Amino acid sequence: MSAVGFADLSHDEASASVGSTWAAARRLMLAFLVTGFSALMIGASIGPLQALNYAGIDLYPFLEPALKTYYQGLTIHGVLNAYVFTFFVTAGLLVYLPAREMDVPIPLGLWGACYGTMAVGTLMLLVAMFDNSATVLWTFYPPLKGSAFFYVGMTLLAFGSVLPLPVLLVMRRRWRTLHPGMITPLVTYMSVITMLMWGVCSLGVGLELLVQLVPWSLGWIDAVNPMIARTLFWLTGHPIVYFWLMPAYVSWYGLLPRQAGGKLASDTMARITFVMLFVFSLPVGSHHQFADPGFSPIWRGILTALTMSVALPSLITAFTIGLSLEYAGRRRGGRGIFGWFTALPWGNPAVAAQVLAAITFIVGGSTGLVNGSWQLDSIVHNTTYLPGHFHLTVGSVTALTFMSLAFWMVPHLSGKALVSRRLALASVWLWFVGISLFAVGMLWSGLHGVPRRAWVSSLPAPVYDALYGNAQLPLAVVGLGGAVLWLALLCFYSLFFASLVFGAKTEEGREIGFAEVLGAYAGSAAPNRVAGALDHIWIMTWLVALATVAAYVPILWPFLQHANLSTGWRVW
Ligand code: HAS
Ligand code: CU
Repeated sequence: MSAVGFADLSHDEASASVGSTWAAARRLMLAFLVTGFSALMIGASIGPLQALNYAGIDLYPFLEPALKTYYQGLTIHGVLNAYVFTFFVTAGLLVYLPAREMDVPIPLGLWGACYGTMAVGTLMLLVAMFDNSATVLWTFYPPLKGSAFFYVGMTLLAFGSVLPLPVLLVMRRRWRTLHPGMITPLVTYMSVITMLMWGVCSLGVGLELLVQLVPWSLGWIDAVNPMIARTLFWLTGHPIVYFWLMPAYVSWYGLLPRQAGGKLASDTMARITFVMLFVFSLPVGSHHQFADPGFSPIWRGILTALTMSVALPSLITAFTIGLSLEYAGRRRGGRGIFGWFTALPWGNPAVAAQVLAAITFIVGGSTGLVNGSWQLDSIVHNTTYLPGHFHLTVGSVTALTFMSLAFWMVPHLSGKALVSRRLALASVWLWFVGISLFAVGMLWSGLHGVPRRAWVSSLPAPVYDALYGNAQLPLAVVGLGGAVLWLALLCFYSLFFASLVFGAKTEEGREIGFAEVLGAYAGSAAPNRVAGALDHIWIMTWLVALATVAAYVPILWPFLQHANLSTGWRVW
């Protein structure tokens, strides 16, 4: 499949082929969406087992031989949810939305190769994880050593996830030749910056995989340096959290204001937010290593300061999206301090999902600031506080926003209506309640010192009670949250698959409602000089690359001096 050069065709031929190209694009987008959500279905349904584990209920012995240990389940859960689900939806979304916004054809061959590479990688990962040959958790830190299938699969998945970048750049170039002198439209701009950030930062884990883990697992080298591996992992591992957040922000800035009945408060602030996320997220990855050896107190202080700066764009987002929602609510007749909030279209599941996601992010983001300060992190590091934090971010902001995308994308892409709006709303509210209970329980028990990633339910009852008796209530809340999340999954997936198979034919939702901008710039593709300056994406990319090298050479240099090599361990 390759994109058609529309200009070379007669009018009738051109419109027929434009139609068929868009039809092919919709099919491929649907494949990205369904594959991503299928991964989440498997990954997330294991989650409640982990919640019940913390509540002292061990279901793993009943699941043999499918799952042998808590750690195998946790690996599948993390890899499928954090990588496979997010990568597939994002690799689809950040190509499809810009293509529709710019109205340019998608290079389908390259986009299809992106899907294919990620699919092969995912299959390899599934084999390695389900045959229990790579129970190395989502961080796959050496010296834990999994089978080569896992690392090769991970390499393919990661490589494929970067391919939307060239696809986007080709489309943007085409648009620019058709619209000389104009500034990149907003949704495309946000998508390009997200993919540039991902393209640059994925070099960290790319190096770790290609130079260390793949050759090691294939037996070409005997040992690797775990500190270098961890540092390269987190070079990518912090920005990856923005690779989960920014696609959600694309929807919040680019679609939600209109879905809520209003307009976006500021195009410029949206662009500034994305640029700040791009610039600040790369040099701070080692804040995940506050507890690792080899970081001087000065570095820990610098990392703390840098981490606070990476929260700024989200604070800007809180105000810009908050204002946009308030405008929408007041336009719909909301009065008083909170009237605008209740006046939002809560009956629309796509809106409800995103607003509830934003509410959870108030706590999710604040707990990030706790982690980001070195002194406070030493209290919560490696406790359940951490999964508490990230279930209010990736498990809520990203998951709920992607669910909101599914609600309009399923009819849009398949031409089949949702079978039940109520079921959609039920899945959203249940997810919100379940993830909030789960996360609050995890944060709370983390403050009691309960460790993360621990198969606590396998301990004899007296030992469990002696160790965690003081955290009984929060741990019970964790278990309850997990049970509610199971119900949410049941509602969501019945709706998702039933709509795809049995949904009534509909032409509704064929158009994508991109948000208009409030104020002077409305309807213009060239908002102002700031936006013009920010359109110089390559200068920015070079600056980010330089800042990353400046941050990481001093961190990696001492590790390179000491050959602390480790052969592999298999502890499962
Ligand atoms: Fe994080 C660990 C710091 C954001 C995910 N993070 C993790 C891990 C994951 C993760 C998965 O500095 C664990 C990794 C592992 O396995 O070890 N994180 C931060 C900081 C932020 C942050 C400073 N994290 C995220 C996001 C994630 C995510 C986003 C996923 C999507 N995180 C850390 C640190 C660690 C860490 C350390 C390592 C700790 C350790 O000990 O290992 C910031 O970006 C957060 C800024 C966000 C805000 C909130 C803004 C609020 C908004 C909502 C507005 C509401 C509206 C609704 C509009 C300041 C935008 C209006 C309605 C009304 C009613 C008002
Ligand atoms: Cu981080």
